Amino acid sequence: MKDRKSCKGQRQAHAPVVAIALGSESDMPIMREAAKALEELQIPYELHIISAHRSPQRAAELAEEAAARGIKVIIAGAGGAAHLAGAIAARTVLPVIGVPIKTQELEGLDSLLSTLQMPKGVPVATVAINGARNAALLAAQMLALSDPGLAEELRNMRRRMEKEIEEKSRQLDLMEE
Ligand code: RP5
Repeated sequence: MKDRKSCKGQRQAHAPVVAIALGSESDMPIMREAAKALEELQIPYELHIISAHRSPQRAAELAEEAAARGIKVIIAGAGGAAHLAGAIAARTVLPVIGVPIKTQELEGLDSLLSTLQMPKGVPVATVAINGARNAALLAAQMLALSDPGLAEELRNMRRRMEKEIEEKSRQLDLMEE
């Protein structure tokens, strides 16, 4: 694969372990959230604009070459007849996480169903419409199975979320007093 963009995070010296594919540049505002989450966790990633129907050969190459390059998880975001994640999953046994991108025409229900409803035999783990951050966190949880440090970072992230909720609830209590 050429023209891929790599993580600018602190573990840049390490080879990417997550590949993010987006069906179009127009998916970037959503898929950027996946990249941001990986950067927060210092997980090296690579980013590709690849369309299952406009550039099918590149999609096939990404899927077939990813494992040999050290990629462990692929995240694919696409909208409309969103077959990118499924087309990639068909060509690799790496876990593939699909992000259905919201569309103007059908509010993303088209993307959701075409990413989610894979016939049996070739799974795509599908997150919510525009759920790019969760896709990255799920990828991180997969990687954390063999990386105790990353597992601890994920637990810390959950603790911070819990504290934020508690703090917001406290502020609400103060306003009501
Ligand atoms: C899909 O078509 C892309 O994933 C994008 O969500 C949608 C629209 O693409 P553009 O027409 O904006 O390039 O392939």
